[in-house]
Amino acid sequence: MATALIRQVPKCFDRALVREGRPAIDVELARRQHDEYRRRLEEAGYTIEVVPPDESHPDCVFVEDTAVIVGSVALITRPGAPERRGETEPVAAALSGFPLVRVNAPATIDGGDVLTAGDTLYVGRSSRTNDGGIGQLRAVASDQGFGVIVVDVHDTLHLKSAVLPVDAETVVVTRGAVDEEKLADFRIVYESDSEPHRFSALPLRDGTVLVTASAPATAARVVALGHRVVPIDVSQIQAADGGLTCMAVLF
Ligand code: CIR
Repeated sequence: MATALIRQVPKCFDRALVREGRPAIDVELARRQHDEYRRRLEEAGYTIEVVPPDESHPDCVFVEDTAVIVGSVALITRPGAPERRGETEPVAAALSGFPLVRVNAPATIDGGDVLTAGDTLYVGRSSRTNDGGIGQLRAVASDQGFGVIVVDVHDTLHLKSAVLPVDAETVVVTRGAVDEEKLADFRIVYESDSEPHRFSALPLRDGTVLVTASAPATAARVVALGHRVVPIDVSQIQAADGGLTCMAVLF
């Protein structure tokens, strides 16, 4: 059985963190888009577990950043943005079926910086994830039989803002955003230059790949690989620097 842990969009979502300026967000539309995302996950066969929203944490819908499943263990992160650190405990409670390992200060790590591919964890060293966080992830990974490859993230929020797996071998990459040399084991497909930073993807267990509707030219490159893509409009999630991976923890 596969589960998707999600968290609803809070009313204060228009105060979400963004890298530049302040987001102009229609919270009601964000909620409808999130409902559609949930529906797609259900359709693909996931059992949905919902953590209620937290009105003191505008970014709480981005549940991926708070927990990483590594083998049989759930690593509860210490998010890089201090404003987000209070998001973790309700997620930890929802994951209490797993042995939990908590990241300790001063280490920081966001789940958006961790990409799992087979028995390798690619971890972004970013403005949110520091060497301490990478070290604590490495300890859990090594216990669980995973290798770790560190990828420097230069020009985007998280590793998975710019490196999106679409199947076990292939990632869609935003040119110039990360240290691509570390991705040598993947087949790389580049995001279309006409729509930079508007592509996100989430491969689902039924074999479809959920893709952002805002990047049709990049999505066409994924179709050309032979994948069945399902576009979804998440404009209001993107307005808060989010994508498709960040709204769920899948296990
Ligand atoms: C933040 O800045 O933390 C949120 N506004 C966006 C987080 C997106 N998370 C992700 O891509 N994993």
